[in-house]
Amino acid sequence: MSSSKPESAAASAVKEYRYNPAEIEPRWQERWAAQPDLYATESASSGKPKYYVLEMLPYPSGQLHMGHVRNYSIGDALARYMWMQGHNVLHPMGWDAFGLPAENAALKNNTPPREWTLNNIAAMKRQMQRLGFSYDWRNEVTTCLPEYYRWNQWFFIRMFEKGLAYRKKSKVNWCPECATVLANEQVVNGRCWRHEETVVEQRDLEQWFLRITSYAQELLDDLEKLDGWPEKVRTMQRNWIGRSEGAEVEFAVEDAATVPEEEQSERKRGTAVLPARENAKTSGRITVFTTRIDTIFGATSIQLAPEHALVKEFAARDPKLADEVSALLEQQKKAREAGDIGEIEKHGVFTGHYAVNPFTGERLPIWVANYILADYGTGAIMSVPAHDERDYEFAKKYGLEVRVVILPRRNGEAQENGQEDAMLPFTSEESLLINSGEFNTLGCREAQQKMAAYAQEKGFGRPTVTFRLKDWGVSRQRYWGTPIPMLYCEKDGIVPVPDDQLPVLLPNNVEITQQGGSPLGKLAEFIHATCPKCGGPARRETDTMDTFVDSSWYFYRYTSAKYDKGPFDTATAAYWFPIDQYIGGVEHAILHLIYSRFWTKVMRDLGLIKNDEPVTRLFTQGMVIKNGAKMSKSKGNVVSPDDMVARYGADATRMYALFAAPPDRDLDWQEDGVAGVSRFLAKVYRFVMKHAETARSVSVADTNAGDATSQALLRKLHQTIGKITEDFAGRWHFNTCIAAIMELVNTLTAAEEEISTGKVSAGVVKTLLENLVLLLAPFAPYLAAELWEGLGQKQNLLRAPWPKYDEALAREEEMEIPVQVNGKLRAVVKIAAGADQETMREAVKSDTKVQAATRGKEIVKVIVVPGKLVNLVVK
Ligand code: ANZ
Ligand code: ZN
Repeated sequence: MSSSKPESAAASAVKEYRYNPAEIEPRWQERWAAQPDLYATESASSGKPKYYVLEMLPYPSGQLHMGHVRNYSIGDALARYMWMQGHNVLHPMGWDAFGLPAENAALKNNTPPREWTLNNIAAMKRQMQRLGFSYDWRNEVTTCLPEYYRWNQWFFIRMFEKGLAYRKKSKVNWCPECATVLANEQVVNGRCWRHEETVVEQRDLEQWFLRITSYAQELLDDLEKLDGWPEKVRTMQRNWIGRSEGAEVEFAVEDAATVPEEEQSERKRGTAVLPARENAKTSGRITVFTTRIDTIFGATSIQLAPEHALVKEFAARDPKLADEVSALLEQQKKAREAGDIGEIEKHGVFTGHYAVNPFTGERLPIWVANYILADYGTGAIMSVPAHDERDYEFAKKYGLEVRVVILPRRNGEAQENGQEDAMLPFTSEESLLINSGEFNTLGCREAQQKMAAYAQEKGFGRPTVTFRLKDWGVSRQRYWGTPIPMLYCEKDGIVPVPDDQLPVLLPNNVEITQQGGSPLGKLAEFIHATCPKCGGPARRETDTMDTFVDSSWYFYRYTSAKYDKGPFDTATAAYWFPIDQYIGGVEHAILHLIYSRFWTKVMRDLGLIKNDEPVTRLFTQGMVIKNGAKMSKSKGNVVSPDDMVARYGADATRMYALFAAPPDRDLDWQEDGVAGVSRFLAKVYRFVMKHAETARSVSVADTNAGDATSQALLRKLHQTIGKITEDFAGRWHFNTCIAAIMELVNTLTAAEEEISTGKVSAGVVKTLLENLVLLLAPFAPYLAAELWEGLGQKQNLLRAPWPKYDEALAREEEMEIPVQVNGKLRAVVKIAAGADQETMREAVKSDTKVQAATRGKEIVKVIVVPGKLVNLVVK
């Protein structure tokens, strides 16, 4: 894009049309602010199709960053487009306002979290308004206000009543920096999601959990329905939920006291499988979890997690074992903290005990190993070194037996591959069982089903489904969050706060401390309560809720943000839900987007809504980077939206955010690019304003102009309309949409002579200019509003109908091109006027007459005379 050309004779006239966003934008902002209904939704009875477009709500840190600007520019373009397409649009905004940074700020500069947060919200709201985003602020939702969080508490109690909220002592992730518990989802490679440097510790604490696992299967199944979601997000969720089918099998533990003399020496080493023994006395059992019950005849040991209950029992009687087990535990702890528990260097110790394989009666040595996790499956496995890599590694190290029980099937028969040590493929259907008694010759899949059923029939096992997904730990020992509405009574135990006493208000004057548990725990007047059941004294819960609770249902609240008889008005929510389009960062693919799907299902089961899923279409935008790195304070490469707006205007900043890259890709911020977009807008401004008088001089727009220039201009216009309309339908390549508008403007300015001299009729000029402005409206709303008015339009641009694409007008004129083969005329081919050489060549080669004339011959040369003739030289 070039800047203004050397000044011509018309210089003085051109000067009048200097684009000045610093003047235009605040003026329109003020006018818009004076119209509270501008972005209002209409009632369902409007008969218009509804469209709920939503961008993820920000955390009010105090400053918008470019990632926000990009996110909201995408959503805003879509909302404006949908309004112009005649939809009833809900386009709300709010604040994810609870969370730790407010407490940290309080510690640092002594501002109470509430004040800090509300000030930040005010500042960011100003920024959003300056950027011209089309939010209906009357639906604003601020999660740290009691009118919102009281419903978190209400939901919590409903879940408690249904057994979906419960308390248990468990190992939790503890971030020493946050001084609070983290959900599994908030631990990234063993570190805190907020503190890349901080190793997350494990602690035992009484915690509140939400039973998300009871929806695990549905959360998984319904991913199939979400075909409007990016496949990568669905895959991430699928993996996170991690369903695996398997079986539990019980191995009886042999009573060591009853073992015959002759076995004693063998037993010391614990490396061999001992044969079945009639009437072996057993006491207790070990339940193993396996996804490969088909390999059970190849099991050569049992491996227990160091924390397994039986290990504790064994160790209690065996101090040497106890020491060795603590060492294994220590190794696990280290590996977990280093974030690579999956890659732990394997160590183990034999317990001196044996367990009976229920399929064979053989006795397998029981070991304790550091690669077995206590909190997965049953914390106990059967080890099959021939078919499991980790077991293999362990067996080699300690000299345990390796037994092959599965072979690849070739020509329907087992093929010995000779190397009993080699790892064999076991997932393939092309496999069959050997050395497995009555199950020999079955394929793996079939054997898994039959053997699990057999175990169940015999009463020593069962098929199982396990999920990687764990219940959601929602307790936080922090101040700035929703108080968990529970009481502890000596007599009645855990008692929920009665509904009519909600909200449990978060006290204001609390001393924020980093250490020593929840700040609420130090407030006597908060803790002391009365038991609603017995009227006796009760202690109030001092934990607050994970802030992901807030964002799990906020978008329902937008549909009736002032409603006070429930979390939202169910009829209004039923009209708006599901969300038609949700837009946000892919970093929320798991946490927020699984929690909110769970919440929706719970609300459905509470009878509040009808939809099973909150979001029909999801779009995840790319990151904004600068000099190769994600924009962030720590990298010092942050570009401030305020600076950009001050220098180039909101329109240029927003339009650049859409123009510089396809929305799903990373965007490398280049200030030159913003300047370029700003120059383009200046060019549009000058052009439209200069010819506005002509457009205004006629009352009807004309699309039937006869002359070639008008036709060419209308064609370009409709090609642009066609492209942008199609893009809005799903592809969203706003970068190429904007490039198309730029091309259109180039075509228009190239014909300026014809337009100025009246060769192009005023009616056509009107059509061209009005449509150009309509096309710009979703991307540069301030300039579009200004030009719309400049064209004499009184109607609110947002409700002006989106241009209708006219295919006939868009169609390229065709020309007839004679095609010669070796100089002889063989065909006449129709080709779009203005086609380039490559297009002409392709069109000619695919013509059937030409193909007939060249069949069996080799085309050695294609001579193209653009717009005139094609000659093929053949041999
Ligand atoms: C025998 C076996 C044979 C196994 C074989 C695998 C292959 P997924 O698919 O991830 O669910 N396992 C079970 N509980 C474990 C624990 N607490 N710690 C470590 N490993 C554990 O993995 C299930 C498999 O992981 C189970 O199936 C078990 O090993 C192991 F050829 O049992 B398998
Ligand atoms: Zn009581």
